[in-house]
Amino acid sequence: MKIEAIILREIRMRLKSPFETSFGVMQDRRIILVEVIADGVSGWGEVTSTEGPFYNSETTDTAWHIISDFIAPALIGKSLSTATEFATLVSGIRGHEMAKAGVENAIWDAEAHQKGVSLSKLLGGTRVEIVCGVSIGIRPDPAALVNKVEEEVLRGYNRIKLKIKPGRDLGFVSAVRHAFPEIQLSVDANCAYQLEDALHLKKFDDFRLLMIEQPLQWDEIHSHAKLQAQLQSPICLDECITHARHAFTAITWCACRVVNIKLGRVGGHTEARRVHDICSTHGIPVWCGGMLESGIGRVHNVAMSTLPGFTLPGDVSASQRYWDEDIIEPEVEVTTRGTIHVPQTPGIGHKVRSKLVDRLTVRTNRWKAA
Ligand code: OSB
Ligand code: MG
Repeated sequence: MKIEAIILREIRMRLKSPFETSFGVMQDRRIILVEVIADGVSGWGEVTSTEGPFYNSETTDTAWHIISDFIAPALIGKSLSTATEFATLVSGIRGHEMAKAGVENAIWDAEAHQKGVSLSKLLGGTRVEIVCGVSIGIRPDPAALVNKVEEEVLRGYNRIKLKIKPGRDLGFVSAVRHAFPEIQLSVDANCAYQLEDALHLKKFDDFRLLMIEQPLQWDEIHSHAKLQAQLQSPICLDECITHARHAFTAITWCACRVVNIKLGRVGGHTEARRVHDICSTHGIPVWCGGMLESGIGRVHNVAMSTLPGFTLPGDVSASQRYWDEDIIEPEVEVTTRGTIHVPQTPGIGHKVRSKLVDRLTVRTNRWKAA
């Protein structure tokens, strides 16, 4: 695969409603799309950074800078035999996993198109249908949250995840658990607590949660091990796991019993698969996290979720939950049983709506092989 051209676009998209987490509110998204043309075939990827450095250290602007000034110049004109070789090419760049993932995943899509196979097949996926959950942002009061949960349960989603933060936690989760005694329920703190809050966090054991996601600091695996030893609820790590070596550390220290895999956070499909493999070897279930992606990022998540170790419902839900109009066709649709059928056509299996993308684009950068 000779990388003949790279096109970077920043698009603006407004979420249907604001999404509140412990680190802030998101609504107006600034999303970077990466198009890679290899041997005349186009592949698409999405950079899943947020607008500000509050989920991890990356932002839309840092990713634009790193791709424009370091990744694209290193990649243009190169020949790769498979997308897995990309990571070695950029291994000198420290961090910036989301910037790398946007580019790497575009190469995976191009490779799948060239081989005439679905991205899921190319990755080694085995499922043709994946099970979906939803992530629900922080609400003003427990009653409003219960209403929202009811709406999503009626749509058929198989697991409900509630965003929490200090002051918006026990009463909210308790109200939902009482209204829905049987649902698969989890919470996500996005790093809002400290190890000193262990006794408070232990109260969540009453709610029979599937997991508590990332309660403590984003760079603290060891504190999670100390906390897990005090809790019945399984801890799931999100922010802490930026590569397979961290997954190995977390598992061997018993810092978590579940891992959330996000393509952007770990640097792309190749590393995501390594995290998956390490977790599988150690009997740790994984699921695919979301970053409020446009359709392009979303369908990469669908493909990754088909690997055998993804045994828990992911935060991979319908385009219509997020956007009035998604940039792919068909849009991602969820069945009444809360599942997504995995496309079997080549690549990501959805067409990019290029006219709509053009309309949403606010800046572009291009590289062409000499
Ligand atoms: O921690 O999983 C998270 C969104 C933005 C940043 C971090 C997270 C999230 C979500 C949304 O939970 C998941 C989705 O895309 O629906
Ligand atoms: Mg999370």
